[in-house]
Amino acid sequence: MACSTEKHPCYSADAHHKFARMHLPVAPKCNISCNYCNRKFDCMNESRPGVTSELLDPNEALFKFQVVKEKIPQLSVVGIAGPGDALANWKNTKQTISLIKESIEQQNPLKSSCGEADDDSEIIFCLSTNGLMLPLYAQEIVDLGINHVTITINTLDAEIGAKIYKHIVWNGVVYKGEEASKILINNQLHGLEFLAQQGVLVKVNIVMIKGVNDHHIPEVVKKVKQLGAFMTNIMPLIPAPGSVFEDHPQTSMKEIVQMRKDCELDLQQMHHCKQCRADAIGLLGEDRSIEFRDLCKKKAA
Ligand code: CLF
Ligand code: SF4
Repeated sequence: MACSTEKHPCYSADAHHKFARMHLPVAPKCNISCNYCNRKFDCMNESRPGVTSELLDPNEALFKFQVVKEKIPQLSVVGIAGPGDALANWKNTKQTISLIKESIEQQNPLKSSCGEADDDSEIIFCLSTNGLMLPLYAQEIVDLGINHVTITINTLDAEIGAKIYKHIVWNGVVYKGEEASKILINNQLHGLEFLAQQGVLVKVNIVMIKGVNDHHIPEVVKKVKQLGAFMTNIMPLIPAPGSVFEDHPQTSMKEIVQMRKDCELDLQQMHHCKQCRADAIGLLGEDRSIEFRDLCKKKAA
């Protein structure tokens, strides 16, 4: 089924002033270790991926969705973006989306909830992943009607990957160095191709790390385009305190803008990413997550 991105604030520059997204932090675990990540660090004022101030189970997530949908009528997207990896917590991710779809269908029995937002009451489902588990779950993603998926693909080269990823856990085994990167890259690229062939709109996020993968990004963009990516989102490294890249020089916005311009000749670029928290709520430019924090605790009290 065709799917419109007109109401998705990340996929459409026009939509980002009008439509809101909410992230439901139901995915605490991760199955890889990126050298720029430290999910232990949580600062209320901080806005970057991997950060959340609460974790929810699927029932709590459903409750939060219902409250937010009531208060923010322009909510068009429900996304699972951590604070770990959506697919490393697939049971939670799947159950959360299924519960929300059921609740929408109960309220609007005549409307489908295929993941499209073709009127005000419908919701687009979106998830963000490192891509390691795509060979296992890509078909289920399609079957569940999730038609917007973001995969973070920082490199095609295992040697570069060994500088970005400390380890991965694949089929219960820990892999390190180039061996780990080879598996990760292979799963990302095959997963991307499969999803795109099934009509899923795949956005590829690329973290631009000075002196590590910056020279290689145009090659990544060309490859993901060839495999069917809808757009790429080249983002600056935000070195998390306590991470391996803590003291690594931050990529400037000037460098990011130039790289996006260069890559735009090959593939559509996202220019308005806010590098959201895993519990972000609202329009991309005005995070309202504090307003809706601890709703479930307040309900139980
Ligand atoms: Fe969330 Fe990501 Fe979906 Fe958007 S965010 S899962 S695609 S609904 Fe958007 Fe936030 Fe940038 Fe992500 S501004 S970090 S690109
Ligand atoms: Fe952190 Fe995301 Fe990397 Fe996992 S995939 S280590 S949560 S940045």
